[in-house]
Amino acid sequence: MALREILVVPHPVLKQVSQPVEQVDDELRALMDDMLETMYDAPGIGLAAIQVGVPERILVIDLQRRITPVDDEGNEVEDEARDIREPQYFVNPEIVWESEEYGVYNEGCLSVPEMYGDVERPARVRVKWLGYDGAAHEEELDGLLATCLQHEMDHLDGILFVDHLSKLKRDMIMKKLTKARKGK
Ligand code: GNR
Ligand code: NI
Repeated sequence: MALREILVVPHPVLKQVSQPVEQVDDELRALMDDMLETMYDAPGIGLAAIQVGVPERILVIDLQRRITPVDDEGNEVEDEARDIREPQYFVNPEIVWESEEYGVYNEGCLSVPEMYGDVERPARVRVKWLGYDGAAHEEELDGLLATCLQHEMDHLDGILFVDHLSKLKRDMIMKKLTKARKGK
């Protein structure tokens, strides 16, 4: 496994539309392993292949619950806190249904470092995809998983969360990023 470089705006590759995967094989699994390692290292809760420069319809997600045990008195034992990893792999994901109800989440993106903005998306989506072993899945997702999946699927079509914001907010974020980069 290896860490890969995460592309950052305004890298033109981030605007590319990714192509469907033809076959889930060992080479693809090696890429998904690298993507997961890169995502954990960042750290982030999702990563699309295009963010590491590969224009294929692949994404990985791990919402990583943090478990903090409690002692006899019910106090949290922070020293023993552990992150439970639950990696999820989505190849060729397709949204087949979305709820009329929307939800708002203050999103961030590893390709738009340290910037955040409220994005409205359908609260629930029904999704079809192929898993790590190539098997077909279909499930209705909600909560942060639904938000994250839609954020990642946008990447596959060259769309970033800032594209959902007003032009004013988007321009402000891009200007801040340019400034931050010059300061380095
Ligand atoms: O780490 C990430 N957090 C996040 C928070 C809210 C909505 C979406 C995300 S995904 C992001 C990682 C990333 O940029 N994936 O493309
Ligand atoms: Ni992102």
